[in-house]
Amino acid sequence: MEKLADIGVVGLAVMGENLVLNMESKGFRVACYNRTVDKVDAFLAGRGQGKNLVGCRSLEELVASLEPPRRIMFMVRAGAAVDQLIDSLAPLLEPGDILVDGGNSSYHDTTRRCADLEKKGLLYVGAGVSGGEEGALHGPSIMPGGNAAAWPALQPILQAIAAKAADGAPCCEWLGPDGSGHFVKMVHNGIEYGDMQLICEAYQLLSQGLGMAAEEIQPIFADWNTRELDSYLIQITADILGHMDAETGKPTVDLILDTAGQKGTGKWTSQVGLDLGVAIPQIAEAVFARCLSAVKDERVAAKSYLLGPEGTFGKEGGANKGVNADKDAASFVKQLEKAVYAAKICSYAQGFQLLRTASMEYGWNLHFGDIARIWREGCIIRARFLGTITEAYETDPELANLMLAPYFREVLAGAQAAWRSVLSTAIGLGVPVPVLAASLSYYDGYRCERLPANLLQAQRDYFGAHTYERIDRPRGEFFHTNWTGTGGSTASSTYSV
Ligand code: NBP
Repeated sequence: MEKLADIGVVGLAVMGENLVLNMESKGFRVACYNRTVDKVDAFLAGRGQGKNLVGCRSLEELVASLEPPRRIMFMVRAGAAVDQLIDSLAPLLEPGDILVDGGNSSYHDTTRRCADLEKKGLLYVGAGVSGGEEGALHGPSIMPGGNAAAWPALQPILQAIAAKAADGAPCCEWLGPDGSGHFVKMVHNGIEYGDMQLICEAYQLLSQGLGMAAEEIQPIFADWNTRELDSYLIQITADILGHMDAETGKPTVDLILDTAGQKGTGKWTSQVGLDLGVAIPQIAEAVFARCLSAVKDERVAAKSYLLGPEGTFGKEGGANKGVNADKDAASFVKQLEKAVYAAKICSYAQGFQLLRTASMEYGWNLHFGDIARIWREGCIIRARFLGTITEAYETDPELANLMLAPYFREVLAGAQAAWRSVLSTAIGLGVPVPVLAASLSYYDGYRCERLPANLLQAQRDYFGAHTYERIDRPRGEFFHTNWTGTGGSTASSTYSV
């Protein structure tokens, strides 16, 4: 009889197919199934030819081909497809069998599925996979969480196929219960939105603001990639800017329509930030920037009606007239590098604040050092400075905010002048930089001892008797003022949502 397979993969689209090949290359025998079964045949006759794979034409065949306890990983579209698969597979499985959802599922769904399947004796895991096609084949970052009893059986496979950091550690670690793995993957994607938009804003400042061509901007990003900003996204940006369209000979980036798509994980992260009351303005602004990019026709029409500053870099008009008069492009590029790095630190600080609050809210006991460690390689946000974030959380797992770690505190202090000057230039030139601007406001807001929320509370109390606390009384005591002399003394009940 043929040897049973070590793991099954359902879904042979771009991610599934490459993960199967990755698993096989690490010595595992992999059973594969796809809803449209012709794709199984096509895969086995194509990239899967001659490999240690078992092609399955039904879920029954898939289950029968696996070594118990069975390990089955889904790489299918998130949402209803996952529930349909679970409903079809669960009756075919035995207690102790393991289902892993490697797609971008909502963490709420994963929490629900973990609980439902536990009642049936099945072990469910939500494991976000990042790294795209290339990562899936050569080593992604994998973020598993769910029923911990599944981990001993999954660890040898998932850690074998995961990317390895420079110190040899696999970019896959058990993260926690319920949907915590998918939550971490969602925040990863939110941070990815912020990083991408930040890079795009730097590009726009150089192209629209300084009038530089793609060929001139390309070496700037390539140079940044040799220092603190060294990261996958900066590296691919340099590659993209150097790419020429075969047909026209022009930079390909210049020929691409400026409307961005999105598949929802940035939106989810922003929604969760609002739900949990955590300030993640850079991630939210990055999502809104995509929304604004999508209304291309409106923007084109508005150009004739909505006025902006006139002038060019060094010769701005309006209130910022002459603000860069003594500045040259080379020194601006140096300042921009510092501003982008400072903004990136703030963005990750916000992402980790969200993880921290969710960990407390849901009792997940997340280890932030582990999360930074498994993002060092394999994933889209991989970057040199994730090693520094790992060290910061290993030194102080209780860090109240990443910005407060000694190294980051120093970088932010050192970037001050450049960061503020770059923003002033952007405003003077009328170049939109929502994420860069949000980063400095977050920094200034977080370090502000007295925010204007005193006035805000007064306004709320004025029109809605929402009450306020006083600086000269203990916290938790609430007061209402009859501001006009004509209102009553009845206060609204005090609660926060
Ligand atoms: P897609 O997200 O395009 O999904 C296509 C796969 O889902 C096909 O195998 C399709 O089968 C299967 N499927 C669908 Br659609 N409905 C199904 C159902 N009701 N039952 C069973 N199978 C069903 O593929 P992908 O881009 O490879 O992504 C897979 C997962 O990984 C997604 O959750 C995605 O968000 C996530 N992810 C993607 C990337 C990336 O770079 N693409 C990166 C990281 C994570 P069919 O062939 O019969 O239609």
